[in-house]
Amino acid sequence: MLNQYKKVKRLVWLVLAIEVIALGISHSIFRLPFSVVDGFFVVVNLILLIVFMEYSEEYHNERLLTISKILGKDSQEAFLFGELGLLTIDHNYEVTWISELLHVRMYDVIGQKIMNWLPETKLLFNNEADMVQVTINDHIYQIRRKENGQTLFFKDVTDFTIVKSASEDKQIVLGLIHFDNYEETTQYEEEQRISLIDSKIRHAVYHWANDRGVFIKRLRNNRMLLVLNEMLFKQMVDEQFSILRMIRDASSELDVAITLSMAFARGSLEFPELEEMVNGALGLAQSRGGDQVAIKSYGEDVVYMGGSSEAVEKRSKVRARVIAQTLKELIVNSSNVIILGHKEMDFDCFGSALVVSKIVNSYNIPVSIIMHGALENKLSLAYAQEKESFNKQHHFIKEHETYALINDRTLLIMVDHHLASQSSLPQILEKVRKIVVIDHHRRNQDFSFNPLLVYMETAASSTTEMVTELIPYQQNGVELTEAESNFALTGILIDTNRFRTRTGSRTFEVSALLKQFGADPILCDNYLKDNYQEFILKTKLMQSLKRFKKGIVVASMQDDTILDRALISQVANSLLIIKDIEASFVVSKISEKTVGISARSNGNINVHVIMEKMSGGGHFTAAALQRDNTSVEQVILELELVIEQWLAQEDEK
Ligand SMILES: [Mn+2]
Repeated sequence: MLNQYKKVKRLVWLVLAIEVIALGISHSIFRLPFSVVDGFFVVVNLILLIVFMEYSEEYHNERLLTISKILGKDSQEAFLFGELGLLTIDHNYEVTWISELLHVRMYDVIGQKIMNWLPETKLLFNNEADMVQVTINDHIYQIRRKENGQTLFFKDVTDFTIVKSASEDKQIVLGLIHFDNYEETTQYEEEQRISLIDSKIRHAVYHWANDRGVFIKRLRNNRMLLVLNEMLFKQMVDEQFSILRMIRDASSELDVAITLSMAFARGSLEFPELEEMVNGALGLAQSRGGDQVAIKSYGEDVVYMGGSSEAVEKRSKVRARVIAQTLKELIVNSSNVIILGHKEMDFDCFGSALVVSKIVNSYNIPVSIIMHGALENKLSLAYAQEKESFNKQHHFIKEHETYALINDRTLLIMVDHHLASQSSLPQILEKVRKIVVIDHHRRNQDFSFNPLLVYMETAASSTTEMVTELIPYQQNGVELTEAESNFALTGILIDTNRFRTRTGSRTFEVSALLKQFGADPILCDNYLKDNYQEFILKTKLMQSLKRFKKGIVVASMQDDTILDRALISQVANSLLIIKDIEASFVVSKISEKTVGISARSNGNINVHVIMEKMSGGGHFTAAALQRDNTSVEQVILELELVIEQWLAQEDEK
């Protein structure tokens, strides 16, 4: 159409040019009179003008007709086909007109206020969103507002939304189930009893998975693979992994210590990636004591669920023997051994360092204990008393002496902690090739270094208990002095709150062994006695006590007095002596810029879960938190909120 128009225009220009040339020639060369020639041209031009005008009008009419045709009848159908709707409102936000699609779907809304009908559209009018998604009856729409205008565009996205969520629901989730203590439990059992355990526990897991449409396959006697999708996974999350409780109940009925550690990996389409994620997560679930689920979503931190029973004596003596053997081999194959404790070493840390030092010594391998930074107050006082006797038996080194001792065959043993950030001398971890970790704290992070041997038992009361237990398995015979056994026993006393929490039969066995080496409970008790000043501070803390439901109490030092970390954990412990108190939290400043919480439980409330919500860590019965650049008041507010949320969740259960 347009080309035609241009052609005509070009033609007119051409005729005009010819006219000018012809006029010029006729006047200058032939000298013809004006009237004849010019009259002729005027007539021709008039005709041309009329033809052109006619043509233009025709062209114009044709264009108008086409647009009105499209916008009219056809556009209605196009809008219906594309499931697009329009709606206009007046300045009172009342609907004045709706287009065909909305009309066909019988939305009888003319005259209504748009925000009463679709409250979500409010976001469009106060410019908080460019687009909102709403559901009207069975249809899902995206709604957009014409920029600052009074027209709303509706786009039906029902099909798209369904397909999208279906494809998300179908995404693969990989899972692993590990039967904690299965091997140890069935090792010495009669065939008949093993088959009973299998039917009550292993088969229960099969049934549970099959009922939910999950693919399950045995990998080993104590391990199963699960393949499922997001939808099935969400159902499991909704029922809070009921299988954990089922197996726990079945176990206690059979009087065995089998629980489940489960791990799931999701959010990736790559199978090798999912496999790596699920293996890592299972390791974490197990090292936190089992009986829980670790969920690793791609690109996010691991989330834990369950873990509602405190690990009770579910480690085996077989493991202790195997560890003793492995540790011995590592020791005799090294040039020297260095023992590293955590910051502000306490009795458990220092006591276990002494015991490990004695074990290494029995193999005639040079061994040193790093003494860097301050010791915890009471340990520091006790250490001053026994310094001479310890110096005869052990080699203590300062930071500057440490580096000269390190070579390729140096073995470093970390006691009572497992994170570089908690080490009293973290720099050394980068310089040593061979590292062993011995700890009783729950692991919730991957190691930043690569340990050769990890001996972590969350069911153990203390690191001292774990290392003292290794003594009888040493061929050369290890004997502790009275002072060493006193320090070790004091470590156990503190970490168990004097045999109240996390105390198993093996805690008493180890204590009996320490008693044989000459430990004196009265002396240990003396090490732990408060001085007058401490007593006053503790009493002040006690007076601030605030009580919540389910026997939870919070004590705090509101006036910004800086208290020793050990002191606030002692107060948290002592609060549990009160009848009906199930869990205690003590908040106070622990240094000029740090606020700390110490949390304790008698075993019915998982304080670890509560502290974890505030990014703290610990155990079922003992957890803690340190936070920089905040106030006691702020931390208490947050803690109370987390406790209230926890209580609300418990109520729902
Ligand atoms: Mn400890």
